[in-house]
Amino acid sequence: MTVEREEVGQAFRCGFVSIVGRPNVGKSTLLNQILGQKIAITANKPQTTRNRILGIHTTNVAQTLFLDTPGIHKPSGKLNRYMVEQALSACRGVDLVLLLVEAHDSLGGGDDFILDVLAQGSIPVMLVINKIDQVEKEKLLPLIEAYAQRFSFAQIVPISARDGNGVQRLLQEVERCLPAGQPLYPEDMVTDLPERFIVAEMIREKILRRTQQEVPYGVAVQVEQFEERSGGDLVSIQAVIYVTREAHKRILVGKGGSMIRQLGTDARHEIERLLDAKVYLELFVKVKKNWIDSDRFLREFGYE
Ligand SMILES: Nc1nc2c(ncn2[C@@H]2O[C@H](COP(=O)(O)OP(=O)(O)O)[C@@H](O)[C@H]2O)c(=O)[nH]1
Ligand SMILES: [Mg+2]
Repeated sequence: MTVEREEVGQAFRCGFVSIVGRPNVGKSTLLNQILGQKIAITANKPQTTRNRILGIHTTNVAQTLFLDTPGIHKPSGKLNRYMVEQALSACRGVDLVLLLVEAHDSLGGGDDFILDVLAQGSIPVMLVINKIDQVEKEKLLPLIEAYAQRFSFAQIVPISARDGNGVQRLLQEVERCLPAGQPLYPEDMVTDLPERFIVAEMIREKILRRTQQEVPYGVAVQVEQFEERSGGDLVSIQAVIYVTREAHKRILVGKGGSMIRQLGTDARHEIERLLDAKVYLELFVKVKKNWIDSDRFLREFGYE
């Protein structure tokens, strides 16, 4: 028996790990920090992450397939329902769930809802207490104890996703929970997302960061042209930003086109880093009144 255990201990591990939690707790920031590269957009706004995003992390002992998810909250409307369903379905059929919470929060209603869902299954749940850079050390221990009483977590790991504090330890704990198995993706692959998708997301992130109130909720971005030129040194991109109202279009275009120019510059810098090429970016703004509740447009924008 000892021999068998040793063999398992040495075998390469591979498995799926979902990152779930309320909006804005830092799920996408954690994924980017783990990958050392930005594939998931982040912003201090709800609805930043709308789809399930796969991040691949390979070391010499394991390949961990992380699923970043939209925040779990009470859904209203079709897009919202789609997002919550994405997040909840990510809690099924994986090897481990990472539940992210914020250090300066006590256990909230949103987390109770998730824990009740998770309690019905048999998948181990690791609690990750994020943003420890925002609280004093003494506050952490009582918080950990309170959470430990609420649910039987496989582990409780405090981190700062932004600073990277505790993330290495978290990764090791995660790898230890994975089943033996061969890698499913090449070791240098970071995500299965097409570049076009990440580009559209980066444009949406810049909009989220520069607009307020209801504008971000109604924004969808579609890359219509993506063309490599000069042997890949230059990429020419045309993208359409869809909004639900004429007033939002005016905001995004700005006085004399000032806002759209600023957004274009913001996005171009980030896309150039992603593609490692010079980028020529053209943005257009169009009004599409009810895309948020239209099955056809949700499908077209990839929210299905
Ligand atoms: N201070 C601090 N802020 C963080 C940390 N992690 C994420 N954030 C911020 O929290 C906000 C939401 O992050 P995001 O990753 O988009 O959250 P998500 O909705 O859970 O994916 C962003 O403004 C992040 O910069 C952290 O460890 N410390
Ligand atoms: Mg996110």
